[in-house]
Amino acid sequence: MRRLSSQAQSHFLTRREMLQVTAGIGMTLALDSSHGCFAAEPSGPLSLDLAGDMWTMQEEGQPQAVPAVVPGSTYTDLLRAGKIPDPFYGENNGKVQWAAEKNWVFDRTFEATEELLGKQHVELVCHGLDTLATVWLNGQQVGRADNMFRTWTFDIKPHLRKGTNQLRIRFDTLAPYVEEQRKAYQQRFGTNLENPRSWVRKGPYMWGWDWCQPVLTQGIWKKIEVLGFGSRISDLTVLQDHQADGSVRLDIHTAVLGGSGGSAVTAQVSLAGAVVAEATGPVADGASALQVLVPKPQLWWPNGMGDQPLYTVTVRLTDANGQGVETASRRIGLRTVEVVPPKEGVAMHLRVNATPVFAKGADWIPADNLPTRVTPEILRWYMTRAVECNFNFIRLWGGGYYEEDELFDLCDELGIMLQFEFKFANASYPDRDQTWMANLEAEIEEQTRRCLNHPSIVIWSGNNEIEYFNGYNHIFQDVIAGIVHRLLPGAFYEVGSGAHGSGDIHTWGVWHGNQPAESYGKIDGFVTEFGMQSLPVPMTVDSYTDAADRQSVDSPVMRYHELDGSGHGIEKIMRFTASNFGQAPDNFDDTLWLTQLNQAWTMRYGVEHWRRDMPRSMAAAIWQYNDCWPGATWAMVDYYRRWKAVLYQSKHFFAPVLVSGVSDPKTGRAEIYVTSDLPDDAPGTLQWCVTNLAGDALKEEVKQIQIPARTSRQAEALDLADLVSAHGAANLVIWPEVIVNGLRVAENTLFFARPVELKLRQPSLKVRAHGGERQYDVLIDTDVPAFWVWARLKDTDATYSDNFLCLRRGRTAEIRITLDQPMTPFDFRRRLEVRSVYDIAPAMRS
Ligand code: BMA
Repeated sequence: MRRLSSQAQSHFLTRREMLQVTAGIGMTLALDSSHGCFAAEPSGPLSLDLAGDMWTMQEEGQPQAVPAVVPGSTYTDLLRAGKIPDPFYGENNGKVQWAAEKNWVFDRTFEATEELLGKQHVELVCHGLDTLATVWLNGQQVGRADNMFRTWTFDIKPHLRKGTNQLRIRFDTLAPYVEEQRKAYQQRFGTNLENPRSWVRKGPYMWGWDWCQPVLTQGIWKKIEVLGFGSRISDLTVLQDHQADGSVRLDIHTAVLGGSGGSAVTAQVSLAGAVVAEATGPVADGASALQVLVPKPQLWWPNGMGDQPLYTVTVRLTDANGQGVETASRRIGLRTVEVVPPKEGVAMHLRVNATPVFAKGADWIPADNLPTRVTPEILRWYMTRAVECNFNFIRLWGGGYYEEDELFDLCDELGIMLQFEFKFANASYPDRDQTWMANLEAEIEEQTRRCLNHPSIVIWSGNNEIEYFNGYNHIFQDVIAGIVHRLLPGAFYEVGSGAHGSGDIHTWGVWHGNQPAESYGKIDGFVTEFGMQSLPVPMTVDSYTDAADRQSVDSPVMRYHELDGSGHGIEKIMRFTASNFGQAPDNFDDTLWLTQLNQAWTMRYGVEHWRRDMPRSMAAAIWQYNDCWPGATWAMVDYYRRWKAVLYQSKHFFAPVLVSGVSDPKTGRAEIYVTSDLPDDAPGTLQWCVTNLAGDALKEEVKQIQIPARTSRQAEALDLADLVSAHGAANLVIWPEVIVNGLRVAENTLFFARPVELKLRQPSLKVRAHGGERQYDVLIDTDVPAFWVWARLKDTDATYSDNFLCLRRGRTAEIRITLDQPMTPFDFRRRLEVRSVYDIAPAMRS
């Protein structure tokens, strides 16, 4: 396919430029991946990319237009034009809702060359129209769209003319359409579906959720191009079948659009550039089906279990004269995945390459209320940090939008297993409306075809938390399941997540049920949702508040950025924080930090329980990983990608080896468990020390242990009744650690009490800093036990290798701080602050 950038019509691209730009062009269906590349073939398809800033946008019927950038949306263009305030600041969101109540028109022109007009087929391919759109070319209506999640292809050849062409796309406000649909359905079937999300195929969270305000975007939110071709590749899927002898058979299906008499396809499978298999065959009835065998496959493994070798399957379409028309490619990972249903004593669990794996990670929501602002770099940041924090699993929650190919590619590369959830959440749907159902089927078909080659996708899930309604089974058990099983035989599909009859568990007894963290101890299974809210870091709160709003965490603006369904989420955060860490300090910023310690404590309690509980529990995914705007939510990292305490702690509670325990202050008994997700058995040393809060070592032991692979074992049972009666349960700390091959692979703290009951001594933290420019190493020592010690640079964004550490005398904590901009050692010391829970939790001071 050759591509013409509409930005610079007159400038014909050099071959190198063309290859660069072709890397990303879309086919109408599946092949739209940064790794789905197309090589230029002289007689191949011609693409004219219409993205960029050649567009204008105006409210329908209003004279004034503003510049528009595609991909984008009404809100991104109005913001750029200064027509609306930042919806993320203060209570501005309420001031921008008017935009969603209007119809908006996007216009631009483009030049059509003789060559384009000479093509047998000329289509306008819109990879993402949000949502209710009507399209005109040169004043002629060429089509309509009503699903944000589908690619819309319109035949424009009849209306195309040489030279300048006028393209117009109008996006309608949703409410009239929703009302019309709702009424018609009620009249026909007597069922009244009032929820607008039931009617419009658009990201459910855009109507607002219990962690964000509504932002109902409209616009061209994905690439848009004019495609001229005689024939072209419209789809490429590769199914793998693992043979008993270890080889893997690949079934390579290529779909071809347009005239293909005498055409053929050659498929090549390569790894790191080396071809491992090849086949050629004819195209018949618009398709080619080839089979190849990979004799010695290199298997794809989740993070922590092995590598992620990715093979490239490249197909080349040639015409009857053997001339190359187009080349397309996909990256695949060779692996088997099985989801084993729960049975006595063993939870539902994943088996990758026949090896059980404990799924650890979090739930992903859209990374912005304005999706087109989420760049591949931002996705790479999140997924790379996830691996850094020992995640091997992320659930793509059903209330967002289908993520970009880049996210799936990243998870393939990084070994992050994905639960792919179709975009239905907490609503009922009009299954008896045939038009609506046909729209749904096309969406599911397209999204499944687009994503089915990604080795990272291990679970397909129909929806999020939808309770039973008439039509539920039809939609989620019949239609969606049917499409997934037809396109990907053998894949694991569950009807829904966390509700009606699904395998995975959402446990909300703590936050929504006001139970203490300890109640997680009574739950086991494949847990894909549990959470605790906290407030963001001070710099983030500063970004959406005035000083007056920061007099109290309960100020109207602070409340506006907290949306728990209870309507009093801030009180709830403070009540939970008080129950574990005592009354919050008067200082605003310190209160923010204390709520984060509470979130970290609560999440750690749950994760450690479920990991110790393996195999009765085989997953712990925290609600939620990220935020789509700045506010008080369950997120582990905030909208500006500033880490909260829980994300630092996840590095440790998700580490391949975990040492943790349970304790009973009444009996003085403490059990220490070693949990390993390591692929192999390992000999190690368990050493523990019991100190009081003055740091005096009261008892300690070192013992050799065996650490079986992928197992959780009680490694030690301590009877500390004597120390408890001598020193008091709340005055004791157990410091267990595990050494493997001379390396400390795990360490932890275990108390006989909640943090609030600890009566801490004031630690005198000795801080040394080495380094310069953009990197400093901070070494921290203490004289008495210091808990949840963290370093930060005031009013400066930086990356911290770790934070919120528990420290005891004789052990030095080391935190590497990497800066975005160089800083002098003087400035570094001036901005550096190292504190512990003692500084922010007055109730914990002795
Ligand atoms: C579950 C999730 C989300 C919600 C979260 C917190 O329901 O599926 O819908 O944000 O709980 O309430």
